[in-house]
Amino acid sequence: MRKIEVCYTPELIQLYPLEDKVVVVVDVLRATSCMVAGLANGVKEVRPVASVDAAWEIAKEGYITAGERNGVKVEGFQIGNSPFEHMEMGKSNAKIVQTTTNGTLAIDKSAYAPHVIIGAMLNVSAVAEYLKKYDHDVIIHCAGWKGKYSLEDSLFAGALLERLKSDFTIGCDAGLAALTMYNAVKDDIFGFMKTSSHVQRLGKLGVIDDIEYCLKEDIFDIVPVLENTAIV
Ligand code: 3SL
Repeated sequence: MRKIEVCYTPELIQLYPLEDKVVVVVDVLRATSCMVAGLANGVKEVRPVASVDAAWEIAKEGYITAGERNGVKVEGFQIGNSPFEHMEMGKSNAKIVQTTTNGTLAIDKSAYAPHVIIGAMLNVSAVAEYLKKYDHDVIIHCAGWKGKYSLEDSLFAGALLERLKSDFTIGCDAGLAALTMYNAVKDDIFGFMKTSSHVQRLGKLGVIDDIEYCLKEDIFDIVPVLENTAIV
């Protein structure tokens, strides 16, 4: 049976050989949720970059600048890191260059895998169906927060494992822990998340609507894929 493992932070990704794997990158709050919501609503492509300087360079090619540092919109950028802003950009079929504290960094660190896809609670069942058809072992790469563990990305891992547990062997304790946690709290994910560090952090920035939205399961059925340097 194919194997699926969970890497809890980009700091740990070096421990997982990615050469022959499908990597699912997730940053529920909020980078990959923005990508899924934007692309599902008309955004043409997203160029994920790790640095603000790289984003400014790509912006010269007509891309909308998007992203944050420490949750706050980067000075001078057109939009920040709210899924609602990304959906709004879909109306004009914009091409977006996005840089965020953790999410785009996790994508950058996964980019040498042969196949990288983008997950969020918003598309978790679509990701599961996609992986069932794809004949490779899988790594779920959680973006975390500045190298540390985050609850929301582990919940996504658990939600995905719940949907895949008959098709894959869960190949690590990190996966078993994520699955157990998700099943324990799945009826009240928002309530469970209230005391988490990133919800507290974002709460101070007044973006509760973003948090509530990003924690919803299965709003979209798309699976964004990294093709060369763009997510489409
Ligand atoms: O770190 C990231 O990639 C962001 O998604 C963090 S925030 O939710 O915008 O603060």
